[in-house]
Amino acid sequence: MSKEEVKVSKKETDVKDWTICEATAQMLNRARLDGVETAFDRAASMKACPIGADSACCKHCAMGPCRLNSKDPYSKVGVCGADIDTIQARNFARMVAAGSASHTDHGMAMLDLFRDVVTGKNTDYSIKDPLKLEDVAASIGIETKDREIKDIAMDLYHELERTYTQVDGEIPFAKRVPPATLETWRKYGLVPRGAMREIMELMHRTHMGVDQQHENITRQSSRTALADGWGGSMVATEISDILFGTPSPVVAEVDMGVLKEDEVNVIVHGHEPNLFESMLASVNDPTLLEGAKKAGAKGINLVGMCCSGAEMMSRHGIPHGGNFMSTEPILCTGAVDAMAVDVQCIQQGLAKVADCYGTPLFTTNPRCRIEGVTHIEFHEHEPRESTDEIVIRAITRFKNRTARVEIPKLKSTGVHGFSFEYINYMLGGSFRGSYKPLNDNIINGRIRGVAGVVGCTNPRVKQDWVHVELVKELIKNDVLVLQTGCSQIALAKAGLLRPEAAHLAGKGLAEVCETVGMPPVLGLGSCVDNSRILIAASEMVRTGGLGNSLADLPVAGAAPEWMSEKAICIGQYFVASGVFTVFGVTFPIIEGTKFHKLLFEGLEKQGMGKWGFTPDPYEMARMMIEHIDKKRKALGLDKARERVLMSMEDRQKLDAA
Ligand code: SF4
Ligand code: MSK
Repeated sequence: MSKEEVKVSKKETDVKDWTICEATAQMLNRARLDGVETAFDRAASMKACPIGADSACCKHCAMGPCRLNSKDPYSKVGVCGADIDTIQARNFARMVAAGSASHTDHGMAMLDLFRDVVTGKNTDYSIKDPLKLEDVAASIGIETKDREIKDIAMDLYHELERTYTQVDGEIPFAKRVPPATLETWRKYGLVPRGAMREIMELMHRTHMGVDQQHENITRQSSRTALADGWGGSMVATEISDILFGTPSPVVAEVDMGVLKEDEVNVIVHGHEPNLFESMLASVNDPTLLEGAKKAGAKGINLVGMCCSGAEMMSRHGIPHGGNFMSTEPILCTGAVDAMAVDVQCIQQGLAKVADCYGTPLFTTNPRCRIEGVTHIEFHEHEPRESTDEIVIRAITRFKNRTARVEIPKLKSTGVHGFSFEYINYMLGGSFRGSYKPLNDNIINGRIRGVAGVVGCTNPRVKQDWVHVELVKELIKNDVLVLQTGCSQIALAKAGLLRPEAAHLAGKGLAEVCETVGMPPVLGLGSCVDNSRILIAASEMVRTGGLGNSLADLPVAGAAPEWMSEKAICIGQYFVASGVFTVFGVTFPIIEGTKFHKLLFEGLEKQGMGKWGFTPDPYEMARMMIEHIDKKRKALGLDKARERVLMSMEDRQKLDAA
C-alpha cells in the first residue's frame, strides 16, 4: 500500500470499526475534525511488521540483525547459527523479563513505602488494614499471636523483601502454592528465588551465545514469570491492601460521562496507588476546594484511568474514565484540567493530544519522563507537595479553559472490589467464610467453571469488542468470570458488572448469582491484582473436591486484546501455575515450530497449563469451555453436571404432573 492509499483508507475508516466504546468513538470523530492524531490512526497507517510479529528476527548482537522469515523457518539460521527455536524462545523470554521487572519494581516500591511507614519514617500513610496484615503474615509462617502489629509488620517486611533480593531458596509466597503444584515446580526447577536474581539470570541466558536450547530457556522464563505472579505482583497487591484497605464491593461509575463540565477534572493514569491516594487527599483539601470554587468550579472531580484507576475504583469507588485505548481520546473532551501519570502504559502520544486541547500533562515518577512534558516528582515522604501542585495547576487551567468542552453523555454503573477475602465472606458469611459454596456449585454443575479474563486493549483489534463478546459467551455457558485491568473496564462499560446482568448468564450461574446477589462478572482490580486470582484458585484447591493441583481445576484464562510485555509475563505465570491461557490479537511465535509445540502442548504434559491463541472471541470461548469440560471430566464431574440437568428435568416432570 502506498502512502497515498494509506491516507485514503484512513479517511474512509468508520471509527465504529475501531471501537465499540461509544464515548471513545465520539472523541475519535472530534479528533478527526480537529486534525488530531491518536494511536488508532497510527495503527491504521503503520502495518505491524510481519517478521517481528512472528518473532522471526534477532538483534541480540551486531553480527545481525538476522531474519529467519522464509517459508520454512528451519531452512536458515542466524549468523551465529542460532535456529528459529532459540531466537523465538529468547525473544519471548525477554518479554517475560520486562513484564516481570515492571511488576516487581512496582511491588518493591510498595514494599519500600511499607517499610518507611512501619519504621515511622513516613507518617503520611498508615496501616489501614491490620487484620489483613496478620492474615498475610500468618500465611507465610510469621507468628502473630499476642504480638504488637508493629513487630509483626517489621517481620513481614523482612520476609517479603526476600521476594526480590534473595539469592537462594524459595520465595515466601511459595508457601501459598498448593503442594501438588509446588511439587511440579520443584521437579522442573521453577520455584523462584528472588525476582532480581531470576530476571538477571534470564537476561544473561538470552544474551548472544549463552542458552541455546529452547526448553532450557523456557524453564527460566517460567521461573521469572512465577517470580512476578507469586512474588512481585502478589506483594504489590497485599501491601497495597494493608496500607490502603482491602477492597470490598463498591458501586462505581465508568466511562467518559464521569467528567463534569462545571468542576475541575483531574485524571490519574498509571499503576501505583500511592500517587492516587495522595491525589485523593489533595482534591479533598479544604483550601484547594476553596481555590476551585473561587475559580468558578463547583468542585474538584477526581477520575482514574487504566490500572491505577481500576485499583482505586475497586478500593474507594472513584469514578473511572476508560481503559488504555481511551487515554488519548478522553483528552479530546477538552474537559480534562490535568492528567497525572506515573508508570506503565503511558503512551508518549498523550503529550501531543494534551497539548492540542490545552490540558496540562504531568509525569510524576522518576522512572517515567516524557519529552516536552512537565515533571512534578512525587516523593512518598512529601506526597502532597506533588499532588497539591498538580491540583493547583488544574484549577488554573479550569479558570482559563479555552478548548471547547464536549463530554460524551455516557456512563455505566457497576459493582467492583471483589477481593479474595470478600469472595470468601460473600459465599460463606462472616462466621463461616469459605470457598466451599463455590466448590459445591462447581461440583453440582450450576457453575461449569471459572475464567479469568484480563488484560489490555489494543488498536490492532476493535477496542472492547473481543473482551465483551468473549465474556458474554462464557457466562451464557455458566462460566463465572473474574476480571482485572482494562478488560474489567470494557465489561463495566457494557454493564456486565452489576447483579442485574445475571439474566445474561446460563441458568445455573444465574441461579447462584441471584441467590448470593452478585454479578456474573466479578471485578478484582488492576493487572497486579491478577495475583488475587491465583490466591482464589489456590483456595479452591485447598477447599477440596476439585483435585490436588491448580492444573486440575476447571478453570481457564484469557487476555483477548493484550498488547504489553506484562501481559506475556502474566500469561506465562498462569500457564506455569497450571492454567490454560488463551491470547487474542497475535502471538509472537511461528506455528509448527518446536518452541510453539512446547508452549501450546508440551508444558501441559509436564503438569502445567498451556497456551492457546485465537483472535476470534467465540472460538476463544469454545476453547476455554472445552478445556473446562475436559477438567470436569477428569474430576468425574461431567456426571455430576448431567445429574443436575436430570434432576431439573425430573422436577419439571413433577411440575407438569
Ligand atoms: Fe544473529 Fe545470532 Fe547475533 Fe542473533 S545472536 S543477531 S541470530 S548472530
Ligand atoms: S493498564 S498492562 S493496558 S491491562 Fe494495567 Fe491495561 Fe494492559 Fe496496561
